[in-house]
Amino acid sequence: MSARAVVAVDLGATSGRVVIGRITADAVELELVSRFPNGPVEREDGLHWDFGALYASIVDGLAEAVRREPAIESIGIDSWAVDYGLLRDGQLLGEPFHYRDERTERGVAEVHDIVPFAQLYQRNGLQFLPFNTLYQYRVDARTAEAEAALLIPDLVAWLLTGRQVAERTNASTTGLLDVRSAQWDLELAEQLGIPHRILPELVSPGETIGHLRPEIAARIGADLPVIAVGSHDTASAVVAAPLVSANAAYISCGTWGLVGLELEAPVLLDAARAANFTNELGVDGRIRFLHNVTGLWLLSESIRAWEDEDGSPIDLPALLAEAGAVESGAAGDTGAAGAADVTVPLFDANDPALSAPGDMPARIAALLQASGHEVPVGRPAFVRTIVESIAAAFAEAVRTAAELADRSVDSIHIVGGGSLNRLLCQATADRSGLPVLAGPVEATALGNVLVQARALGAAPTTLEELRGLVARTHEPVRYDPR
Ligand code: LRH
Repeated sequence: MSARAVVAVDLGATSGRVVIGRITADAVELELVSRFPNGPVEREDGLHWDFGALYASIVDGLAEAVRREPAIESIGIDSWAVDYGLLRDGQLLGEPFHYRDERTERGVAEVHDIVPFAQLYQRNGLQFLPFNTLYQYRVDARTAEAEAALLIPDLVAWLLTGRQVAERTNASTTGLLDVRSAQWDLELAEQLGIPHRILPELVSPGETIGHLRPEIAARIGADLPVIAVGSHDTASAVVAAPLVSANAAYISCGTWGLVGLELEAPVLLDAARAANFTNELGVDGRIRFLHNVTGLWLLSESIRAWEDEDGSPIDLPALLAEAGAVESGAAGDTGAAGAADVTVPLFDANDPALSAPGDMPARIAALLQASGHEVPVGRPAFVRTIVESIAAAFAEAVRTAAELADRSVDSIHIVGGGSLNRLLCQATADRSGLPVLAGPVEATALGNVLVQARALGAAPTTLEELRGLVARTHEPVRYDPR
């Protein structure tokens, strides 16, 4: 059977990519077309998206995709959550801020003064993250003059098609979507002084956002529709996590490790709030009940600091292999059971001191010292501490998710970049006592592609069938607990 083709734009933490997806009755395959930088840029007023350069790279990538694969039928866009651009008179009001900018602290205090966090949780179901969009809006004076606020994938879709929408999975990360009705909570927006007019019409994954504007179609070489996908990257990644049962947990592991379960309904218990578990909206109305664990960010920022120090690139696979050979550190293991023979010092991967860009090894060392641990000597031992600390946080989050949702979790799927990190996968299996099924590494792009393909009638209907297709073409690697 001949393949149907779509193109996914996936804007990740270090790079953006344009990827062709080809789908047949029994396969889904990806071809990378282009990769371009997408790190934050430091401006006078803080950290921003380099949005102009990014958009130019996206359009170039789409043109190249159509050149390579003239059968492409649609475009889907995803990115990380919470960030947005403001529009006025059909223009973008400045470069979007990057969520790792520390300007939102005042917004948090102001929002919680008006609506205490416990009440917010009942309304939007979100874990506390200081950069959730509603805190950003609160400190963004430009909202007063804006006509619309568009989350990044919607902003790109608007530039491509001219239509302003808010895709629901990503809208659920703003804090302004009612977790029960999946509609804007206009009363909450009102209470917080956020103008209703900036909240665009909501669309769900699978709906067509619009067709390319004529000048863009001419530039790209095809007149294509932009189809809404799970435009929150984590929503797309969960679509393509080949979960075998409702008792399988997932970890979408890139810069963040998003650890949780897919549920039919939100869990809004006080205990879920206290454990900082979120109820984000998934594709097909599912709930992504999960907790953000600081993931590979800890490793990538450490590598960045060491590369600056050395003035030369680091061979990460070699360093990870050395880290895997580290037997034990000086201090005792403060981690969970199941990792009896690994005694490295652990730190709290979720400590807020680790979230902004900076000298990560120094910050981690300071945390270890503050909790009475010796700092591992040498980079391999240091990396081992980072990986084991992430794995310990993953295992803990899986246990908490299971308890809160009353599920007996029997396996953990790790998808995304972290699925290639064998040390992390094995450590997660060891510390959770559960088998880890690793892969696919490209879950986000696959989820993006599959939701488009389904909307075009080129892929099966249910999420379970889509996952079956993923599992058949991208067989996971299994790590059993030791
Ligand atoms: C992962 C992610 C995550 C959000 C964070 C801002 O890329 O979208 O789900 O919490 O970025």
